[in-house]
Amino acid sequence: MTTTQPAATIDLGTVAELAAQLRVDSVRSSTSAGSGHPTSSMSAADLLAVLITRHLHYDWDEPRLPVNDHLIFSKGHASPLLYSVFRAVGVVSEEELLNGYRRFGQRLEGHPTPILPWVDVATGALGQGLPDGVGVALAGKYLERLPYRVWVLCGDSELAEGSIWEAFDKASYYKLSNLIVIADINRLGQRGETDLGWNLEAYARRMEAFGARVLTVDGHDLAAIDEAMTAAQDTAGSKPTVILAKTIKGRGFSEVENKDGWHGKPLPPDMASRAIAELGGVRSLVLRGPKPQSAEPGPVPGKPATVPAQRGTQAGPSATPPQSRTATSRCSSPSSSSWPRPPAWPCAGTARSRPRSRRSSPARTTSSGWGRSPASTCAWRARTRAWRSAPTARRRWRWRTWP
Ligand SMILES: Cc1ncc(C[n+]2csc(CCOP(=O)(O)OP(=O)(O)O)c2C)c(N)n1
Ligand SMILES: [Mg+2]
Repeated sequence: MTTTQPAATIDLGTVAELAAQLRVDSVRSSTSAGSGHPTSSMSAADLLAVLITRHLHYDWDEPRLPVNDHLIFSKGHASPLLYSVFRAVGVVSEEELLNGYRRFGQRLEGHPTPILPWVDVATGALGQGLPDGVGVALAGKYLERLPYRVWVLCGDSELAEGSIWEAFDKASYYKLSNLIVIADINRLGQRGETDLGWNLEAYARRMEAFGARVLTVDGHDLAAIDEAMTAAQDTAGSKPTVILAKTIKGRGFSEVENKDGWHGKPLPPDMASRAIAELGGVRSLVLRGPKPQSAEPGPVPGKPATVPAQRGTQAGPSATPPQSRTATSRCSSPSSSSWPRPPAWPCAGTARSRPRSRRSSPARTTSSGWGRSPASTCAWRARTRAWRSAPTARRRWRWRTWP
């Protein structure tokens, strides 16, 4: 089993230095390219510094290791931060970061893609990375049954995407306690303040209503982040976790901190020099956090204990697994009525009453009574995406071990 190693090896003073390095490198890479999102990277630098040094169980030399944790930047535009992380763990050189970022034909694209061996899924279209993460977490819990965790970084403006809430819905229904969402609440989106600004209580209420466990932290307090990340790894629970972090966009450089108008803009060279000076200069730390321990697939988890209410029925514990509900042919589930089985794809409803002209499109259900609901397509889409992005060998392995 992968063990949780709270606050073991790298001290928080060193983590603070690393966070400064991540900010400096985010500024340097985007300024060198003349494009990119340094301020979006700077708000999440402390979160990532704590994560990669103390909590992400990952063997950077073996990115295909099945027991590795997964790190998904749903806010893929913060690629300067992700690539600065790659430099900090020693898999990308300083030369590549400064001369390859956002350059034509190079692999450090403006938004991360699986061309890079440490990237699971391409992100950048806001609202996609979390559903992808749900797919990976579903695979981890129900198919591979391995103890890895899936860490997903989301922006706050991104939380306005409906797919984010579909993802939360499915994550809690399938009890994905192996999913940890880091929400970077820096108040600002692309153009001005988000609807909820720094109203963290409102975010927390919404997330809890969708079945998540929420841990609210100051996203620049390393000790608080560390504590929350330790608590988040208690996968014995049955809920996905959100680390709801209050942050400051552009944190670390006073000329842009918390200021509107700096989204998606590289600092001009003179400002970049001042930023690097304010952040304490260029550093070249190479640090790695805990590696995962080898693991065998665990026992098949029990079915979700609560089946949501359907029209004309009551919510509550059910003796039958959820896929015993009527399934459409598009989502054929295994016919056996007891677990073990792959997770249930909630294909409630039937195409019976759908107009013929719409039968080729994804089915929908809910109050109108036909087909599969938009929300229920979320897990299916995420799972499909996760499989598509997985290397072929691993995909085959998954099929072979389908329980
Ligand atoms: C679906 C989609 N719509 C719009 C964009 C353009 N876009 C890129 S970043 C961004 C704002 C993101 O703000 P937030 O989620 O708050 O992240 P931050 O940069 O503040 O960390 C927008 C609208 C996009 N990438 N994807
Ligand atoms: Mg924001």
